Amino acid sequence: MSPVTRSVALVGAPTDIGAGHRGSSMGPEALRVANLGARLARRGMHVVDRGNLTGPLNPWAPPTDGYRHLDEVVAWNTAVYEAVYAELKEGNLPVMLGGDHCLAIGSITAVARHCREKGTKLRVIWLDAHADFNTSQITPSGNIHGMPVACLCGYGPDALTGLGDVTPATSPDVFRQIGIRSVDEGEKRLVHEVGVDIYDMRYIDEIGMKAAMEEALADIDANTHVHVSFDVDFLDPSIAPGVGTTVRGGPNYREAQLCMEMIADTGRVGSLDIVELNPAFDKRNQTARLAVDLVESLFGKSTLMR
Ligand SMILES: [Mn+2]
Repeated sequence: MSPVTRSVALVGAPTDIGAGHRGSSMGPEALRVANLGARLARRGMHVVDRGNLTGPLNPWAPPTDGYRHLDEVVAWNTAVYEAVYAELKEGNLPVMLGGDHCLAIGSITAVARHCREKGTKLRVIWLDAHADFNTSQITPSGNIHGMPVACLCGYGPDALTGLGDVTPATSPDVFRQIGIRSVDEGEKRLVHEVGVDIYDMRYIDEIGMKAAMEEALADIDANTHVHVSFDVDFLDPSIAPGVGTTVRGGPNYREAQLCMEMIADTGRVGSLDIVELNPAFDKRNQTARLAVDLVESLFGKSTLMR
């Protein structure tokens, strides 16, 4: 248990601007309805809810030059970048409530800048069914929620790769991707080429979640800032139907809990995204409630006393 009370700042980004389905714009409110703030407060954290950022409406237009809604995606990510950076600067732990996963470009660009300024090492734990390493040349859809990791590593349009103080914001070696089970053909080649460290479901099935997480968390030390980017489609759709892009064969409840608890055990979690929760596909907010449960574990709630 942390000896100091940490201030957690909830920052809502209600948009589905980068997604292939409408509805993740309702994610922030569904997480609030599932009591995210009160549950974190119960963990002994001081929680402030900053409300929602604002940005352009979703025009639901076809892609242009391999990107859908690029201008709007830039506007939303600029807002997220500024808000998350401001929270880190104040010493708060930002929790970005998406919204779709394109918003991680803004949040992680802010976290990367913060780490450079503090001289800390950045580690991003990317929990997702997808590698999110598409580019305009290889994307089948143009949806930018499939591109955030590529953009953060410098593969993307200037307006997104250069959102922060340096370009690119970060590099492939900071990422550890967990739960991956759906990667497009061109994307597969690219992640191999740049060397993203991927713990896919085949690997997790073979060695188990515990061993996989031990590897993924191995070189985290006292000078590491851990950012968790939690795409709710990481979870198996049988327990988490409330997402736009379900992929069978994800972590079950126990595996997901263990994953979160092991990240919590590092004691280094400094920022979080909760993204792709889509209430339009959910059943009685069960996926939001599950996400809140897991986030509680990420912040130190463990099943048994140790
Ligand atoms: Mn994602």
